[in-house]
Amino acid sequence: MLVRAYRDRIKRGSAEHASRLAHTDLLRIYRDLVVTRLQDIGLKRWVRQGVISKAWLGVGEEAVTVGCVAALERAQDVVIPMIRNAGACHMMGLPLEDGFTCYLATADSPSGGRDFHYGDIARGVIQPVSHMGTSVPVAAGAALAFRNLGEGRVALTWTGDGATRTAAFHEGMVFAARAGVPLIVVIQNNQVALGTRLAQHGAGAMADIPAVYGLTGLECDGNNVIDVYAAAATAREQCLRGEGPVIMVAETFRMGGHATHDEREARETFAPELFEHWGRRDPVGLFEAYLIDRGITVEEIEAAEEEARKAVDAAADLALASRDHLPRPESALFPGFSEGGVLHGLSTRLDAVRTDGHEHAPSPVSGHPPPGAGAGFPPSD
Ligand SMILES: Cc1ncc(C[n+]2csc(CCOP(=O)(O)OP(=O)(O)O)c2C)c(N)n1
Ligand SMILES: [Mg+2]
Repeated sequence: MLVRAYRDRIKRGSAEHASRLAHTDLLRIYRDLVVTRLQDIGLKRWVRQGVISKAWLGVGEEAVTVGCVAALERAQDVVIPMIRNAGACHMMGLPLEDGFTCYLATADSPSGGRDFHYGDIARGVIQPVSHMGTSVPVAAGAALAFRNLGEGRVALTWTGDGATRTAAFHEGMVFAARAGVPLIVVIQNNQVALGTRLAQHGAGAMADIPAVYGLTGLECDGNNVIDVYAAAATAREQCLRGEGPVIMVAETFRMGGHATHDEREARETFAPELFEHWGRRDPVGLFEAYLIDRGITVEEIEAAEEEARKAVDAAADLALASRDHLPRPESALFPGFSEGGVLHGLSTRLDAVRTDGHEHAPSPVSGHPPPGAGAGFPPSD
């Protein structure tokens, strides 16, 4: 019944885009979903074992991230992931261990131990700012640059339902819509912001938000990875035709707490039936049923799962071993990611895009500032 509804949704809305995906693409999407899920399970295990004190997880919401990134031109476009979009980082080409070392604050973690928000601009992932809503004006700025330079690239960011209530979101959207930049903003409506349910934190429907900015929105089933993929692919095409920004509204549900510390309270935030309903709509399980429908064998599915499991286990082990490399105190004085007006890594990426446009740009010093580089950190670009 559920699987039929899932399949019908693809047939009705996303059939054309879905048919463009070959078996290898579908298996890659499945592997990315599983890697994203296992990364969160690994972090949760670390919390239970006392390796870290808490983790922010996106279990049950993976399709919103994976479907979007799968629709991008990964060597060219840029993303700003939020805390529940960690899957975007490995999909854009960041090492999987970054998702673990960022929590350990080791010297070889992406920010050299200074912040667990992570990214690598050389791979098209702009490190998020923790203040909700701020990724919208930042991504709008990147999109403005793409448009002004005449580059066929888009910027994509996700924002929670709660973050849509911020001034930063509003300012960013007003600007992006007015300037008509190639920006995709994905409202990841997981029905809750910290302990505040959607109905408590604002009036009106999420689906009405695009019209506020004079935009036509795209709605998708956030637990149906193909539906998300089709919406993001459509949004990208619209952006590249110069039709301005797109707001996608992806409906999903937060299955856990805001982070691991409030999982019990989170269970009391909604009626148990809602967890049951969304639990049956798990994005990994539903997509697995779809793959079987598309003629992919159980053996192929199991091989993709095994590949994902090995990659995540190896990344977690590597990260644990890196605990020997603690940052030197002076590294707290890093000049930051920008020096002399140049963002570290950005020009490398631009060069790579201009020369071939298809390979992942090599990351300077494996994508991270050299450990302990201190105030003398030389600009890499
Ligand atoms: C401007 C601002 N206010 C408050 C916070 C604290 N805070 C962090 S996450 C969060 C809730 C976010 O909810 P939502 O945007 O729906 O994203 P979700 O956590 O559900 O993915 C809040 C209030 C913040 N980071 N920034
Ligand atoms: Mg939310």
